Amino acid sequence: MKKLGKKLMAGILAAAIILASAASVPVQTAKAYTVPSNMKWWADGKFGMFIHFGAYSQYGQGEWAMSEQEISKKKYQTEIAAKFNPTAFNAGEIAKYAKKAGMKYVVITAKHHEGFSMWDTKVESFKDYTGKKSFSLQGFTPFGSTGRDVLKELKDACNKEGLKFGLYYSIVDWNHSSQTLGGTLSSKMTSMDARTNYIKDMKAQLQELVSLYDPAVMWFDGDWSYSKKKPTLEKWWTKADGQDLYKYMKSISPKIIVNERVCRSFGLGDFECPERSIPEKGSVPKRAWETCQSMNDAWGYKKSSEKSYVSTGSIIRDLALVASEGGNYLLNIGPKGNGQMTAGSKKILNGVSKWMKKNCVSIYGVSASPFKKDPSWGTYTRKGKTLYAHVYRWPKKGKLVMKRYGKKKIKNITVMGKSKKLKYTVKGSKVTVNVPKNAPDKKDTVLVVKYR
Ligand code: H79
Repeated sequence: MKKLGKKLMAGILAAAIILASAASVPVQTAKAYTVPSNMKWWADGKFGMFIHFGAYSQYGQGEWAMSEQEISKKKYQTEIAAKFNPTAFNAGEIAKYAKKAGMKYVVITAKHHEGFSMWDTKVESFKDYTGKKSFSLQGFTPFGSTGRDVLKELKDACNKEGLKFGLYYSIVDWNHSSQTLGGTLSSKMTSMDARTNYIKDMKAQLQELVSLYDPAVMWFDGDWSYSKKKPTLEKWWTKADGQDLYKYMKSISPKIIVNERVCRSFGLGDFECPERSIPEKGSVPKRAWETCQSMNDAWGYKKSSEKSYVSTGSIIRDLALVASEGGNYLLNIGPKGNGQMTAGSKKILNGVSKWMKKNCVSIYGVSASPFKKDPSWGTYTRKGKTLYAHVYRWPKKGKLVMKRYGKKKIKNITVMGKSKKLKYTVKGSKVTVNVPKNAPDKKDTVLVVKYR
């Protein structure tokens, strides 16, 4: 009895120490999680292109305009969607930009919240407000007469460049007759029967998309009006619907990768998707995840934001940071209504290309940083016994201090792409590297630290 008591005390003490240290020190970042074999290309690839393209691109006020500006269905359809005519859409150019930037996959909006189908859907109920025309790129716009299929064009261009192809699909649908656009970004079902029929038709559309384009990723969104158990007209989506949708996708396409937004926050789907945010080291999801990010304050083309893109450097550093935490990065472009890529997005992609050309080995197939905390100057990624030190803030005095990787011995340290071996000293767990006076790459210089 006494012995047991002692053990128990020791256990409690140990637990208390662990708890106390957990409170003060960030916990180990992204433990290596394993992914199923169908996700390996995705997890290793790390970097993809998101494309927001739809009738909203024509309006040029972001993809939420219909909800934000309370535009009626009729007005949205006749004054915006009916003018959408993306004759300058150039899938080959987009795929080339993605490939050059080092991206491994592309995810384009097949249907966003506005309910406009970017393909020639045959599912009856996705009609315009008169109930006569299909509310789709082919059925509703002047572009229809070209006989073109932009999703197919992009899929083919991706195949040509060796990129995987994925589709985005919004569960909420502001134009479908089953729903009325209620509060901000959310819709209300007109009846429970309408709900049942809409879900049936949504599945029919997804079947169409799988048959036509065989997407490698299905990226759901617009799932936020959910109730945990019984659906209501306002909260008409449920966790059970999300589980069912996930199962359905796998049944029609066994290898497909599906995000958590079949119904978010229940741990469903194959990966989590922090939107516009990168988890803090220490609170990284314990499973596959992908941060999606846009280059300005909108996803769909927004004229007024064309002059306020973030910097190329911040995109590169975010990509490295995400990789250092074991995540993926999905970077968005929002082409104009005529289909052209914006100058701002091209500029950033060109900058990323330049950096990736030299540094991509520090991104592809890497594991998370072995350290619990990031150094003041940047972050690390790791491949086997090689650490890649991503230095964002270059030291002023030509000396960079880094942490030793366990008790391992260093083989050599170089600047990525250079053969010159840098001098360094090791003292305990501290490695001091003599680095060039000026940063070789102001955006993110990668030092390759090889351990034995
Ligand atoms: O497609 C892009 C955006 O249009 C879409 N996701 C990216 C990838 C997106 N739509 N809405 N949002 C992102 C913001 C969501 C805001 C929310 Fe809410 C806050 C959802 C739940 C809380 C307010 C209340 C809006 C809906 C309910």
